[in-house]
Amino acid sequence: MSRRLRSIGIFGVIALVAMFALLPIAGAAPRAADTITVDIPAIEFKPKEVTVKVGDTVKWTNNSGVEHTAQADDGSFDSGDLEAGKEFSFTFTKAGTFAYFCKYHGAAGGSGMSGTVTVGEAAAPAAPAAGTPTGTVDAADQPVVEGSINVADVNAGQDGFIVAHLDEGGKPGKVIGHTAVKKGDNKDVKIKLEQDVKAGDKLWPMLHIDAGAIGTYEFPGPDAPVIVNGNIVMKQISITEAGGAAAPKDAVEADDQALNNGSITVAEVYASVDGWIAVHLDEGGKPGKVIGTAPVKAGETKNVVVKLGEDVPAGGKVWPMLHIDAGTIGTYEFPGPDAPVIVNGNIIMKQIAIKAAGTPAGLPKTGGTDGPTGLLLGALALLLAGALLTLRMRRHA
Ligand SMILES: [Cu+2]
Repeated sequence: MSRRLRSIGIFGVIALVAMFALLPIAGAAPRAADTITVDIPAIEFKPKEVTVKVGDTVKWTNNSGVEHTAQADDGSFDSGDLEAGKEFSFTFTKAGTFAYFCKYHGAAGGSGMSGTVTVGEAAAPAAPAAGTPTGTVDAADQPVVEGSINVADVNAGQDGFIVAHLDEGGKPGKVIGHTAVKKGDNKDVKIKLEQDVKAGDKLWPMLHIDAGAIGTYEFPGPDAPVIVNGNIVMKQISITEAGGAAAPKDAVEADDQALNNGSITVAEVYASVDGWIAVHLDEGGKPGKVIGTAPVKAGETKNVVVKLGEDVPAGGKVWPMLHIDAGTIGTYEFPGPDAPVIVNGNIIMKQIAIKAAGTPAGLPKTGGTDGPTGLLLGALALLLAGALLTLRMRRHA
C-alpha cells in the first residue's frame, strides 16, 4: 500500500470514528460522553457515590450472586430486577444529585443498599439565542389505553412534535409514535403507538421541532430534538399494568399462635427471590436474636413451619421476617449476606404473640388439650392457693 493511500485510509477511519462519536450527542455540549461503571460486588454499590457530567452514562453491573435493582428515589431511572451478571445503563441528561437504592436491600432516602449520582453541567451552557427552540415535557407512568399514551403537558416554544421513543438500555431509542404540537401549552397530548409495549416497558416522550417539510415528521432528519441548556427535553415514563393491578409484593402473614412441637407456622409468605423466614425473638418491641429459620422459594408459600431453637413462653413475642438467600446459597447467613427484605423502607415481617399451649391457633388443629379445661384447672389452683393462704394467716393470728 502506498503511503498516500495509507494516509487516506487512516484519515477515513478517524473521520468515521469522529462521526459516530458525535452522532448520539449531536447538538449537545461539544464533549465526548463518558461511561462510568458502578460495581455491585455484594449487597452494596461500589463506589457508593459517583460524579458525572450531563450526557454521561452510568453502568451498573451486578457481579453478586443475587438480584438487585438500581432505582432513583425520584423515579427518574429504574433498572428493574437486575439478575446476577446483568448490567443496566442510564444516561443522565439533567444536572443534579440523584439518590438511588436497591429495592431488595435498601430504600429511598439513603437507607441500606443505596448510592448517589451527582450530575454536573456538561459545559457552560450558551445563553439561548433568540429563536433557539425551547420547551418542557411532563408525563406520568401509565398504562397504554387504546394503543396510546397520554403526555400530560407539553409546553413548546415553537410548533413541533411530541415523539414517543422506546427505551433502549436506559436511553431513548426507536421512535414508535408521534403527535404534532402547537407553540404554547398543550395539555393531555395523546400519542398513538405503532408498536405494542407491555407493562414494565419504558418510553421517552420527547419534544422535537418541526423543520424541513412543515407538518411532516422527519427524523432522523430536520425535525431534531429540542435541547435546552444541553438537556434534551424529554421525560422517561414506565408503562403500568392496565387496570392498575399491582404485581404481588413481598409479604409475610402469620397469626398469634401456640408453639406446636417447638415450631411456629407462618400462614403465608410471598418472596420475590428465594430466601428465608427467620424468626426473630422480640427484644423491647423490636426484632432481636434469630431463633429459627426455614427456607422459602420465590413466589407464594403457604404454612411455612419454622422450628425454634429455644422455647418461647406464652405471652412472648416473635417476628417472622423475610430474608434473602445470598452468599452461600442454602445456608442462612445473618448477620451477613442474607439480609432482610425491605420494600419501600419497610422490613417485611410480622409481630406475633405466642399463646399458651392448647390455645387454638388460626389453623385447625387435631387433638390436643382444649382451652376451657386448662382455664378451669388454673382457677382451681388459684382457689386452692387462696384457701391455703387464708389458713396460714388464721394460724398466725
Ligand atoms: Cu440489592
